[in-house]
Amino acid sequence: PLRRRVPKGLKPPPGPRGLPVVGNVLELRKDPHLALTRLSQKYGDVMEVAIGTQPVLVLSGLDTLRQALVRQGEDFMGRPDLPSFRLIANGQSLAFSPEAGDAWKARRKLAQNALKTFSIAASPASSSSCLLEEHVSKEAAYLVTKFLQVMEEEQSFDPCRYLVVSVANVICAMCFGKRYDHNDQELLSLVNDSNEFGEVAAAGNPSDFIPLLRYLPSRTMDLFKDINRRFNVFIEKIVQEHYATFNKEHIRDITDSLIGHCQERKTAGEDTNLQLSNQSIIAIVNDLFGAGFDTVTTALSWCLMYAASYPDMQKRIQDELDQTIGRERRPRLSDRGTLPYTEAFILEMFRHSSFLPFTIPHRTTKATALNGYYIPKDTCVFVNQWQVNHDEKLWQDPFAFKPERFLNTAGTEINRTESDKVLTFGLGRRRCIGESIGRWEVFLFLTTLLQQLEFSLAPGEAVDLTPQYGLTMKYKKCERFQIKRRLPSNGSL
Ligand code: HEM
Ligand code: HJJ
Repeated sequence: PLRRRVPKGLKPPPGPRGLPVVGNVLELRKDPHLALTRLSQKYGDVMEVAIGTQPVLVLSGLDTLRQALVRQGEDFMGRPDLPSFRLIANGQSLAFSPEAGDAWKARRKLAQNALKTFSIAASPASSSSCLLEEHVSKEAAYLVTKFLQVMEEEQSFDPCRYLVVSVANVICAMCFGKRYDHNDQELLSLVNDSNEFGEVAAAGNPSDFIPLLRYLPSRTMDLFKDINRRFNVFIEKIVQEHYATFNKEHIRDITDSLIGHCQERKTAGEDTNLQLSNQSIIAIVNDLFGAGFDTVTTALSWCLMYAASYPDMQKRIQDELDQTIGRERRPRLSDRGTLPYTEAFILEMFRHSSFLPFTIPHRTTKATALNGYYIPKDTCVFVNQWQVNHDEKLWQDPFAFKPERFLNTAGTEINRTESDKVLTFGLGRRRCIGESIGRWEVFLFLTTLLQQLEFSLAPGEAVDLTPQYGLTMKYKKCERFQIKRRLPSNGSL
């Protein structure tokens, strides 16, 4: 690495020696979350690796992450200006663009408010407690009938193909007030290439750091550009439709609410104090839609895989559902506090899969120090969530899938000290703005499916549970799922 000036009393972060030109990129080529966890055991919570010729700070350890992202939050809140991030939402993404000043803060606030209004805010007009509950209940009930129908036709199938449309429909309802059929080609063409999106947008994509690689032909990069183009076209069209029918007295969905903000600023002549362009406000729905379908679909696909792989745990969730909800009515969001084992299973899914191994990369906004190490301004920072969730210092037997680890001995309550150690939504200024929506959605989809269906895997060779590295990690496509409608419980016999 380059020799840099380090202030007195501070040291440069330690790290592995890299090769000239490529740095440590060969060590990170496969499963960077595992490679960087292994390196952190040798070099510590604050280490520096080189990707190409660029230094990257890699942070591990829950206490170190809390110090950096929460207590020194301002210093670590930036995003690096990476070539692949410029291709997302025309470079105007809330999550991936390098801006982190007042304009960005105002946009994040807009996004948070709009999301809340159309999801978890109390909904006086509907029979459900909130719009999110209404949308998820409806989509999950439909998914149950869809699974039964497909099972009858195919005898075994890949649930993700249908799950992704149902989950996308929930965020579509909130963002656009629209619902799509399970065979809608326009929607399928947006949601079916999320692996390629995640492969390019993931932390440590070599072509973001080594310019030469960007000149080589790459099918994945072509697909990535194409996904982003399709996303922009799709959203552009919906936004035009909304503008044409917009009525400020009747805000129908998140898109309307954002259009309302554009118009408010125009009439108030406020353009001068905060330079928010209409385009940058509208681009917010790009992120909400993308994040809203990909993360929750991935979480639920892991839930179903663990449930099918561990039938005794699936049975225990179903017993808990039978005892507290029964079969006569659908699960509701308000049931969440009464189903500790189900809650523990979901927590263990987040921890064990760690399907979001790194957060989106961060950047230091000024020169700073962490654990006695000097970190220059504009350093790219990787946050290793996978390491925290598998840290032997924090977890007993971290590689075993054990929901009980989150329960008290009586099995009646979640142990909050344990659950607070699971790192899935990031921390601090950049933490996820969809966390409550994500958790509620996973809970309500999973309980509605398991109340009525039993999931299993067709007998044969063992399925491969290894996560494939990416922004969101998935297991290898599996078409061996089978379902049965659950038999009536003893209670109703
Ligand atoms: C950011 C996780 C669901 C919207 C993030 C980050 C993580 C994350 C790890 C990056 C934090 C960082 O860079 O430090 C998850 C998980 C989800 C989920 C595990 C579901 C289980 C959602 C949903 C939405 C959403 C449903 C919106 C509808 C966002 C946005 C950002 C973000 C806009 C960017 C925040 C920023 O850069 O300031 N999420 N997320 N997420 N998430 Fe989520
Ligand atoms: C997407 C999958 C996309 C965007 C954004 C604009 C906001 C996953 C983590 C946090 C969520 C961060 C956000 C992701 C939005 C996707 C995602 C896809 C197109 C997009 C750490 O992600 O297939 O297409 O356009």
